[in-house]
Amino acid sequence: MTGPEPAEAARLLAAARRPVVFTGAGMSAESGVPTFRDAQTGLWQRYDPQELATPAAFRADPALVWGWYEARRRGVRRALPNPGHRAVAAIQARLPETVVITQNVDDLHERGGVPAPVRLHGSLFAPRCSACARPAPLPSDLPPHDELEPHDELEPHGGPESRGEPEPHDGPLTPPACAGCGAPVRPGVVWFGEALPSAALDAAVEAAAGCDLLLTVGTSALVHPAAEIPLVAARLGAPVVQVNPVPTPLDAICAVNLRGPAGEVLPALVRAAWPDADVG
Ligand code: BV8
Ligand code: ZN
Repeated sequence: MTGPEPAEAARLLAAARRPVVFTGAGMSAESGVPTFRDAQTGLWQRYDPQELATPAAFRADPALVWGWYEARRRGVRRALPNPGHRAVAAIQARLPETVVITQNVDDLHERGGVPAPVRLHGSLFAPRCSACARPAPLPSDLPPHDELEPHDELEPHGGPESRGEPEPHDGPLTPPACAGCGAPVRPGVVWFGEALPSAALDAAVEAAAGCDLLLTVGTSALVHPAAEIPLVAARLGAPVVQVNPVPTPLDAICAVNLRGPAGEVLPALVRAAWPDADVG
């Protein structure tokens, strides 16, 4: 990355004490996890994610929606954190007051070294009953992490399905029944039209309001109320630095726009801010 921007971003990071790192799907793109903007593959290309990710879609066809989330969960299980995830962990290791806020439902921040990100939109690994909300066990049809054929990190949208080969079970899947009340189990994510978990949203707004730098990484900032988090920080005078290969609605509020992939830009930023930092 050339120009004054990287140096200015590094200066802001080195001067920060309470940064917020706010991430979207672009954070996991280099790990082979498709973003929401990316075309769906296989059977799912017939569906608009924003339609599938709704209570109405689950009511209408629970097997279709559960099958979609299980396919995404399998994809994430084969994915590996990328250098961007590790750079975020390096920032938090250096500045313990760092708060990582994510819209992503994958577990790559945790596997990349950030133990407890603030999850605004839930997780693929926290199924619960759609009626009584009783937590449900994860289906055990997947071998443990280390037996899975890992995504090759550099093979975006990696894995067999990206080569168009249908996954062993890439289709509708009847959701398990709740052990308590027998109702269908649903994925532990926030669907469109559903409220965000209030504890997570409150923690995110509080962190953004109290931060001295907000790094927004790999988000198109189109989904609300998450997209308002960087605005809270800017409104209260904190500099905002954006990492995204393309412009977004956040450009105007950013002190620095770093146009590039998170897996390359973030490690370089951390090294520029702290030359002795171990970014893995
Ligand atoms: C609610 C979980 C009400 C599920 C998700 C105000 C204005 C307009 C609309 C609304 C509004 N308020 C509410 C709405 C409605 C709606 C909404 O925002 N609609 C949008 C689409 C217009 N919001 C809701 O429905 C929310 N709920 O409002 O409830 C309510 C309130 C009280 C009581 C009852 C009800 C709930 C929204 C949450 C939905 N769930 N996810 C699942 O994953 O299946 S949202 C989901 O989509 C993701 O979590 C994420 O938030 C969003 C996708 O956005 P991004 O992560 O930014 O990803 P995207 O693909 O768009 O972009 C990727 C970016 O990365 C791109 O810019 C690209 O250039 C960049 N990139 C690519 N590669 C890289 C990269 N960057 C860096 N490095 C790379 N290598
Ligand atoms: Zn139940």
